[in-house]
Amino acid sequence: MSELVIYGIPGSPFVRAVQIAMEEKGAPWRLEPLAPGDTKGEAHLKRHPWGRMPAIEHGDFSLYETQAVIRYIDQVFPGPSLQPADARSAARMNQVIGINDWYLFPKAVAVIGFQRIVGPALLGLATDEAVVAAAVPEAERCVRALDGILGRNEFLAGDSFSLADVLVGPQMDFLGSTPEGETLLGGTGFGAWLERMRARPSFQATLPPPMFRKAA
Ligand SMILES: N[C@@H](CCC(=O)N[C@@H](CS)C(=O)NCC(=O)O)C(=O)O
Repeated sequence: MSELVIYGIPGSPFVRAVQIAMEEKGAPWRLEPLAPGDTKGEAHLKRHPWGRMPAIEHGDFSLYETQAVIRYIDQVFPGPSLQPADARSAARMNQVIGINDWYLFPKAVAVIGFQRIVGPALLGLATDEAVVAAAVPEAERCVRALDGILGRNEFLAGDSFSLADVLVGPQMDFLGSTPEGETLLGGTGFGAWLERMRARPSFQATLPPPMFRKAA
């Protein structure tokens, strides 16, 4: 099976989710690193019409949208299945993927992570404290909802590691690198889940660059 090529900025949580899925499968992958300006450049817009990341190539097959990519990875590569067979656990996994894509990333992680980490570290921008403060209630709602779904289980979809953990893990790792995220996660049982995710070899093998792991 040919190597999967991932286009993206190292440290981006969606890019890392694809790297983690590949590591969990034990399958070969390569990151083609993009610089911040590259995502809206002509070459990348051919891979991804919205100029976002990641985009992947697998032989002659190209794909973007992270949940489609990680579902594809789970289907085509051997190794442990990352999707529960049981209907209710699978529904829970899909619910978490929806929460990630509609609320957690756009309303919380993208806002707080940009203001605290990406803007200062990558673009030389000052943090807008009012924007951070306005996003905190939504971040809190996301953490509480996901904590409720996790309950006393080890993983988000129940008793096995799934695509829900693959997708939300890097988002929460990134959010947890900001003071607001650290406080929110520390106040719930979800903080212990993040520590379990951070200890997995797939997370260790895909650590973001140091500047993505420390807020300004
Ligand atoms: N729905 C997309 C979202 C991807 C996304 O927004 N990625 C962020 C990085 S984590 C991005 O491309 N940001 C760069 C930009 O908006 O220019 C997916 O699931 O892949």
